[in-house]
Amino acid sequence: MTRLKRGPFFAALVLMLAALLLPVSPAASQEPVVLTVTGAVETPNRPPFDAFEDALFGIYGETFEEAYTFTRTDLLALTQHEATVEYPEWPRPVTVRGPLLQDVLQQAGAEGDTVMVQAVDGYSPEFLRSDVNESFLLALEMEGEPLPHGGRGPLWLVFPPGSYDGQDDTTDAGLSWAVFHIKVSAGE
Ligand SMILES: Nc1nc2c(c(=O)[nH]1)N[C@H]1C(S)=C(S)[C@@H](COP(=O)(O)O)O[C@H]1N2
Ligand SMILES: [Mo]
Repeated sequence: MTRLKRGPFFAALVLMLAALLLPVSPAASQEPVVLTVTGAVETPNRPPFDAFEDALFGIYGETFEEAYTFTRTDLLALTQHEATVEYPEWPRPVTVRGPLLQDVLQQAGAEGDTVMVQAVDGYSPEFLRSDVNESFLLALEMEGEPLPHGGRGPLWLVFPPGSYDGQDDTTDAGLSWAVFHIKVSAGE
């Protein structure tokens, strides 16, 4: 039997290949949740409301049994869409990028007919699920920059004027910024 002699070069090569196979971001699972979909959620991926851990939900009286969470990476894994939107009171048109609200709802297994999009300051406009079309973006970026906390981040619900019947399209009312929570409910 001939025995293969493998020298230090081979060992170095094996190490380099192994390093390439390691995940780029070993702490991906350490990323914080940026969005939680609660309520009529078919495929929950976290336990029910906990009064201690879910402090901000508690402040708004938003308790839940079923919920599905997204990290930024989870949201970026959905198909990203871009739109340039302007409202009369804005200083300029803005180009935003992120997943569609309807794709986020689908990923969460959201079943309800109403969709409430709640921000950290408590602002919580409600939409009919049937009004949520492909012009509703859950923006992660504006002009190519991630939306910051303290600004309109981490998530900004953006849709252009005239997106659904009855929208008051003279203002950007309903374009919830600093979103952390989406609640889907059956019925009104
Ligand atoms: N988080 C959050 N988003 C919000 C609001 C708000 O108070 N909080 N106001 C809404 C309304 S009514 C309008 S007209 C626009 C612009 O309000 P702003 O000037 O307070 O941003 O943002 C919308 N999105
Ligand atoms: Mo407003």
